[in-house]
Amino acid sequence: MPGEDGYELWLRYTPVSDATLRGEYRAMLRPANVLGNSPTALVTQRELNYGLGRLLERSTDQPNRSTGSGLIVLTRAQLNSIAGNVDAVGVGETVLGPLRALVERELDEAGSEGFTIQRWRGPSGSGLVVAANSDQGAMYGAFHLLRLVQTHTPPQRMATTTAPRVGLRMLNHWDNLDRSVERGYAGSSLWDWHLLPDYVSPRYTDYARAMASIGLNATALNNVNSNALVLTEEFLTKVAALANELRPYHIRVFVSARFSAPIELGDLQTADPLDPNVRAWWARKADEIYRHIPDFGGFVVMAKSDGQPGPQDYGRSHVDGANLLAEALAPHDGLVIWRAFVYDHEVPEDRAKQAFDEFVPHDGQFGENVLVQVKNGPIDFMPREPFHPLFGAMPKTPLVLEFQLTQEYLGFATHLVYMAPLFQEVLSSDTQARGSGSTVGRIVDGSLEGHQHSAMTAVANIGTDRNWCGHPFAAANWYAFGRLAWDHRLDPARIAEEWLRMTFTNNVKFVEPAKRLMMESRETCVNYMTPLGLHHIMAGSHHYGPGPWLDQGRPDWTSVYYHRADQEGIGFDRTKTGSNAVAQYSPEVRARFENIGTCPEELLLWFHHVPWDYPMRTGRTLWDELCHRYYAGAEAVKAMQAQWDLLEPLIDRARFEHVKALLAIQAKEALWWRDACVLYFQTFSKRRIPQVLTPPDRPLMYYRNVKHHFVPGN
Ligand code: GCV
Repeated sequence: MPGEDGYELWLRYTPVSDATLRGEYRAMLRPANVLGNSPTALVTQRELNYGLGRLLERSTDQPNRSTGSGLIVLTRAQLNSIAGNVDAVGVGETVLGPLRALVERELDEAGSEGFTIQRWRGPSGSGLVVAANSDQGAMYGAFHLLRLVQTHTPPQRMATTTAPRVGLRMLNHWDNLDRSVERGYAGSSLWDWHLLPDYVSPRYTDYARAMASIGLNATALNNVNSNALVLTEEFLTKVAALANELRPYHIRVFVSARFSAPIELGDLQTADPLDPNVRAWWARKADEIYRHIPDFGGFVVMAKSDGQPGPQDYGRSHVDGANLLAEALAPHDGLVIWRAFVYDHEVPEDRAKQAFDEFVPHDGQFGENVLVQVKNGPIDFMPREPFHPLFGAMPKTPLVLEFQLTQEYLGFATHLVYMAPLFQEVLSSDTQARGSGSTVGRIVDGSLEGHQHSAMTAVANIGTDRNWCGHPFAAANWYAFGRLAWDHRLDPARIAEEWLRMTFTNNVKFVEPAKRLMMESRETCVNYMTPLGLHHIMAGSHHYGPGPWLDQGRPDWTSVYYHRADQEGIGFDRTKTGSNAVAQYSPEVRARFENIGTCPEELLLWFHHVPWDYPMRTGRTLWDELCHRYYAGAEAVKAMQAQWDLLEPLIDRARFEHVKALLAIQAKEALWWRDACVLYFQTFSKRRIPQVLTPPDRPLMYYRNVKHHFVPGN
């Protein structure tokens, strides 16, 4: 197997070194017997053989003397049909009877994709059973069991029953057909379109293993800024080859469809959704796709944004557009995921209000197989945003929550930023749509309104880099997203701990400090980039580094549009006296945001234009507080560096050095952000940088003149 280059992600299966614990695991888990021979059962058996083999076998270990079988992985149907068939599972009816009763009870909770892990004991041995209502659930159970062993969970704490809260747990790749990746910072696209379908890289299987191990069950392969070619016969055979690889792992494939494809592929003169020829075209296209990929998931569509064509080009609505595609896919059980990230050709008075204004009037009009995909906040994956006001405002429409794993606005794959606290902040936000407890999580999982479909998605941060995500810690965001899509109530710190133990080591001397470092990293990044609710002040186009002075081009793509700094103060007034975007939230939430005294300070400048001398909770003026936050952010990165250095003896050299070098870049860039922003805002505040802080040693002009060439992902 390869060395510590990050390729194996959290599936390293490092041998359990404690001989007692290893012995206990061996007695319970060896041999591992996965019943059935479906493709999923076979990959589950293979993973268990590989994983447990590496975790539990040492050349000095004695063969397992227990006569009964150790681990049994099966479905409810298999459990009911084996009826004491000792050869099938190695246990007799004395064990099977009680086991069946226990498992039956638990499986009522597990749904179609969940599982239960339970202990069994019999006269001739004892072990664990992983049971589920489907082979898919059994596979997730096996991966979970491997996680429990990898994190050295005591045997008596292994019993569990769990089911995913969200139906579709998905990644969106912004991968282009030429293998460039929009906003990708980890190499080229994984999908080698040129060689597909003839060469199917083994890496696709490892991708599928990683996805399934965290419960992800869908992937959209290509960029939402899509190319119609993906719908041609040539590319459908390539998509089908990928779907074949992912199928045993129950990962459904979606593609991003271009609305104007009927024209661009040369078949029609129009893409008008109400034109009968257009309807017939999409119906034929859907039939063709399903001939290639019988379990095709459906289309992700971005219409009317970033120059993409949409139904509005024909005077039609989002509903007309989405329902056109939904009608074509419905006979095949396909879904349309229609993005609410839209731009108007007119520059709006407040970009934050646009999606709400365009979509809320259509609530209840979308077809049954349409979901509307909404970014976590109303602007664009900023380091911090309030939750998107569409959550809670479209009760009749299933809403997909979209996060961005690729760190477009969080320092690319150069900065260590663990995003689970951001995800959790959004998921636990209370929209108050149906009284308190109406969290974004409950809207997205469908439980608040009883929707049949539910989905959570994230823009992938994966590329051809050997370690998949560029920064050795960036894979933690992929991992955490999967875990929270499975259960949005999981604790980000616990997820970080799992990931660290599996990715690096179980040594608590490493795990505890590294976990603290991860948990603080997002707030640190907010502080050195966009403290107190500032947003969208990055450089233009490539979005690398600070650019608060940006004032040219389409106004809602500039920075000055958002920070609104002037002689009096700074911040976007979104109350009644300004754009009144607060009115898009429910009355309780609106009241809290609208009142400067109750608005969380983290979001102050998002909702208010605040005088420079406004007294903050710390007792400082706003200007002083802003400076302190920027300085605290940059200082915190230095503290991360010092902390990381102390961990050197505890992990492998290659990854230690890689992270160390990236932290040095992060420290440099945090200073860059700090100094550029403080100096720029000082031109408005006309106040001194507080004396306790060392002033920047370069002038503002230096930062304004920084130019970058060939920035990735642009
Ligand atoms: C795929 C941001 C990014 C764009 C991206 C867009 C979107 O604006 O900068 O690159 O386009 O979001 O989510 O559609």
